[in-house]
Amino acid sequence: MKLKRRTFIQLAAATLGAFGLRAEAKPFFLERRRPWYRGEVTTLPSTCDQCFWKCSILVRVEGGRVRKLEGHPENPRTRGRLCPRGQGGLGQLYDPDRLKYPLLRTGERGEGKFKKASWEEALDFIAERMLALKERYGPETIAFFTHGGGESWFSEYLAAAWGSPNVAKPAVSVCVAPRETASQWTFGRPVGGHAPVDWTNARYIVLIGHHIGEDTHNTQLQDFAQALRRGAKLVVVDPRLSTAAAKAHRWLAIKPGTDLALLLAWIHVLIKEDLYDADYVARYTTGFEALRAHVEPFTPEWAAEITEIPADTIRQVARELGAHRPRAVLPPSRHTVWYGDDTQRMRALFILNALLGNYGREGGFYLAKAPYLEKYPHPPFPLEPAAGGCGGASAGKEEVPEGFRPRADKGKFFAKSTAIQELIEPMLTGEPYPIKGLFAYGTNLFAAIPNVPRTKKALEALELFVAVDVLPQEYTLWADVVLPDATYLERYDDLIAIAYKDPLIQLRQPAVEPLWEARPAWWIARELGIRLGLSRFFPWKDVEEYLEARLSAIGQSLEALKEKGFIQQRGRPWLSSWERWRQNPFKTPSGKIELYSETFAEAGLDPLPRYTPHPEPPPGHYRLLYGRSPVHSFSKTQNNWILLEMDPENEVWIHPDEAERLGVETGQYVWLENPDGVREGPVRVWVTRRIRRDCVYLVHGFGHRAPGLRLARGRGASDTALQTRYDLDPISGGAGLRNNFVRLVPGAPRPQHPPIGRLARERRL
Ligand code: MGD
Ligand code: SF4
Repeated sequence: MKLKRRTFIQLAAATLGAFGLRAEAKPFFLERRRPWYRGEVTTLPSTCDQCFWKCSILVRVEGGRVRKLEGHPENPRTRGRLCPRGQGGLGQLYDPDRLKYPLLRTGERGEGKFKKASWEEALDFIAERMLALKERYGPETIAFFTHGGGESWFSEYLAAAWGSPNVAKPAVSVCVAPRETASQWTFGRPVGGHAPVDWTNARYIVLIGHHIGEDTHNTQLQDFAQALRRGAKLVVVDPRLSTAAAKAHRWLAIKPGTDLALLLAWIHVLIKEDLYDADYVARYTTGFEALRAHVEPFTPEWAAEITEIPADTIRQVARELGAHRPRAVLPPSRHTVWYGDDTQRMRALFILNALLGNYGREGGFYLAKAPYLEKYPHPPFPLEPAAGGCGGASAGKEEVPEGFRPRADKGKFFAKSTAIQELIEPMLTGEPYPIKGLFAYGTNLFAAIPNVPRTKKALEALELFVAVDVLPQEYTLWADVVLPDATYLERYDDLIAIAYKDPLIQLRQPAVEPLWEARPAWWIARELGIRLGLSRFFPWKDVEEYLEARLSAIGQSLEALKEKGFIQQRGRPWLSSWERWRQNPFKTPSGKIELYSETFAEAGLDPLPRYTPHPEPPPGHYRLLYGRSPVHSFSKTQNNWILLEMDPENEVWIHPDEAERLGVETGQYVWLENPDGVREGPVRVWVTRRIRRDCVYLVHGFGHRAPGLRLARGRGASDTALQTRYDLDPISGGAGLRNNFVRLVPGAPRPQHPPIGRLARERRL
């Protein structure tokens, strides 16, 4: 039976047992068993890289092998617990399918024919090609696509030293771009990696398409569970009865694509019935009167027609929000690229929070602070490093090449050079100038970027394509050079800065030597930099010297950090503490929370959010919705035997009325086909009342096709393959993915996979 049907995550009661085991508390079954080790166990702290949440871990090593991963009990964001993916990290480290040596392509792109090469040979080849391309087209002809723990050595170091502004991350324009842009232009602050919601003190929580419990982030899930335990009311707005919706007091099964209408109606009721926090609004916001006039027509009756949620329910939830303020909160989700008007939807969400007076207040949003850190004192780079968020990479010191300028000056809004899906176009067309080289680090191009056929064509047109990965994922078959990265348990990365209530600096350090001929990202970047004539930017001889220099600049030492694993500094989470210091947290042009945005108006954008309808599914088709599994991260964990055993394939969810009409049943395999003729699968059907009739649902990350992924290949369907279209958000550059539609085609064969239990046993330590 699959995980989701097993109440694996018992939010209210069992974060201890199901979600993670406390490091110091041994369950009885472990107490009674023979010890799993014979030799001496050494323990060292490090940081998980199974997802971007960056939990602090304790790595138990015995006999030169990592035996166990546990949550660091003293780290306030980990609290001795890990999620299943964190505990299953060994499955990546000891995966026999890992990339083992540098490879040089000998066949056609995509054919998968390579020869083994030495590191010298591979790095010399890359450097020679990069320098030749620079000579012909300039440094900007090389793009860098990056994600994951080691990415900063390329995105923020090598690319900046080399001088290319074309650094893009799927985690921006195929994920957080709308949320971050909206937050910046409403509050003048980023949301950042750890969504600063004060869950535990909230009394009324409204989740909009935010599937906590399936999209699993350790601290967030622990805090959310605690909020529910303390009696917080939960409303979930989702076309699907998600795990969170199953715990909710109200599930609002909204018509997909209409959330902005619902948000506008809630704003309408709060204002119309004087339920908003008038003092907070007067003191901290601008543009209230314009907002009041704007939302006048957006009554619950108007929204009910659009959203298919009854007007009375809309009104009732708005009243409950008002009654619980400021401890009523609508947390922003992370993956916010839905329909192409996503910055405006997120603006509406933030405006609603501001009306509740919860920003900078307990039970609402805390003001996250990044830790104080110094950069390594290298000579100034020709370009500013790429921004972690969106819209910043092009605001460099040198002129950004024409055509990649942001829409407004200085990276204000969307810069093409930061939107990964937009950077595919110049590879194909040469416009506004050619991109002839691509360096992809930890970015699964065929799972992360919509319109895979276009990506494949673009890769075919490149003169140099380098892939740095740990697995032979399908996109690596297109590369000229494939480089095997060390995993996070085998390498140092740069210092990890975490904005939190009290900010943290964390260390990732190697627990064991890299297996086979894998090499750590910092080493690859430095060796390549030296070959590219950039030695002056890499004066450190190894990463320990680099880290020591950064730490000593803030009065800390690498030795101490290696012992403890993290450093905690003091934050300033509440508005009251900022006021005590006579400081203003709102870095907007007006210095206030901008309900109405003058900047948007000047740029010809809607200064207040406006609802526009989205395309309906063509006859016989369903809107394709997608989400996460609690034991998988994107497309990177499906070959991990520990995690795959728990969740071996994705299923297509469909409503029973539609299943009956189509004559399909639970357990049967079907193809999914989109209007562009792309066919995916076979994928298992799950007939369930937990989804509306007008949409179907898939977990993202499955549907691997690479022959080298012996466990993952051929399991389930890829949502990305079916997303041949996207709607560009003109403000953030986000790629809205949810205007894609599919039909179910019965008659697909049941795939024959080797029994997963046997495969798992073969791989056990
Ligand atoms: P993954 O798909 O997990 O993440 O997109 P990606 O950043 O591409 O692929 C990560 C790659 O890194 C894999 O190839 C894996 O083998 C490799 N890898 C794992 N560990 C290491 C390592 O230590 N070193 C190196 N060098 N490589 C490593 C994620 C992106 O996708 C994001 S953040 C979001 S939110 C979007 N989600 C999403 C979606 O839900 N649906 C669709 N259709 N598209 C999406 N695209 C976005
Ligand atoms: Fe690792 Fe899970 Fe924490 Fe992500 S949430 S860093 S996968 S333990």
